[in-house]
Amino acid sequence: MPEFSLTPEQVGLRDMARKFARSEMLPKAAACDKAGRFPEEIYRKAWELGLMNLNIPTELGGSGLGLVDQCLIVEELAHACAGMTTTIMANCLALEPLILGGTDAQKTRVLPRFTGEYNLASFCLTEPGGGSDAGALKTRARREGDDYVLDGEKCFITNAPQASLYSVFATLDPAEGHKAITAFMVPRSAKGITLGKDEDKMGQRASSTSTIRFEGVHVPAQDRIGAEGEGFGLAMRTLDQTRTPIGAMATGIAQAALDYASAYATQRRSFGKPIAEHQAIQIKLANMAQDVHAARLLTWHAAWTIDQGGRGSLESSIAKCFASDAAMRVADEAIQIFGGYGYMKDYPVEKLLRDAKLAQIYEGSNEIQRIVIARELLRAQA
Ligand code: COS
Repeated sequence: MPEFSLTPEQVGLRDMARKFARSEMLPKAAACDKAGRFPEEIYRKAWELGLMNLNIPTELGGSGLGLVDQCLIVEELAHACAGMTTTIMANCLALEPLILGGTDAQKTRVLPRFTGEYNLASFCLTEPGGGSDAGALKTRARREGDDYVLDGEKCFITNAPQASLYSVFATLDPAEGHKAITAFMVPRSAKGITLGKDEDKMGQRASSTSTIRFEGVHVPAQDRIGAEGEGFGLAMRTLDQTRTPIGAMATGIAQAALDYASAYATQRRSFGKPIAEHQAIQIKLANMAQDVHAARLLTWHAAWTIDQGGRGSLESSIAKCFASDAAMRVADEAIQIFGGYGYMKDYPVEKLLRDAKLAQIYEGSNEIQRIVIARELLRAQA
């Protein structure tokens, strides 16, 4: 039987995240968005509270949370600011390949650096020449004695300017496609790393994003994650895990849009009564509520599937794709309910639309999610 009630521990986690989001993140969200400011003081507080590194096992000092628990937290954080949430969650993405494919010695050596002190990591897969076709990446890794030498460029890398460690996917031989892709941990201090400018983004402007170049960067073989050629599978398994919290993030944005629009509709008057009493507005709110509810349930289902040991490719792609499309629809309708005020930056809803847009693009565009969904369906038919 499906079970939708939360345990007392889950209610506690959700309430703690909500309190942090509303008291620390929300008051600074609009200003950080406007200035494109990276509010490190907030990220440090999130780390202190255990809201970062949610996927690091408890024995290595992390929160060791399952995906349902992670999603409860992420939805609350994103309700206040999706950009800040992207930065807070980027360690989970960057460190997941190590958690999935690293040796015990590597995990013990590396992960406590993130749980013992505030440190950021970045996931470096996407390249300027081809984002969606991850199997065709061009960054080269050459074996040279006890090292590998990396050359290439990655783009749209969250937290790259602030990170101390990069999970980098590179190919030993581009002619071999995904079969030659190998994953490495590369410290920021390695010689030959150059960062590009901090990108000036449409939304999620409290997170930082930049390109990163690797020129003759030596990486000791002990910092390779998994075997040679296992990198593509590791990247895909990582994304199966992390696309579900993107569904939660989109749900948080959508819930915020619905909350703002409902509150506004009860106060704003037209034709002699609150606009909430007009059926045109009620129909919009009802459609928005359906989207929010469906996004949350799909996200919880994907998280539950993976927590039960399932691969979750189908479910996480459905959750990420539906929830981010829903967040766009709901934020758009929230602006419509606010009318002209909704288009102004003095009100909170236009930011939600700009923030939601990224959820349709990153961690695999929604077109890629639909490819994954269709392939999984057709595989089940074969
Ligand atoms: N888990 C484990 N292995 C997986 C997998 C998964 N979820 N998905 C694919 N694989 C394996 C396949 O089984 C196949 O293995 P074999 O060679 O042993 O048969 C291999 O990986 C190649 O898979 P596939 O043929 O499906 O790869 P494609 O190149 O056709 O495409 C997509 C895969 C399009 C799904 C992939 O490139 C993708 O996800 N792209 C988007 C990248 C992305 O999300 N970027 C955002 C980065 S973070 S902002």
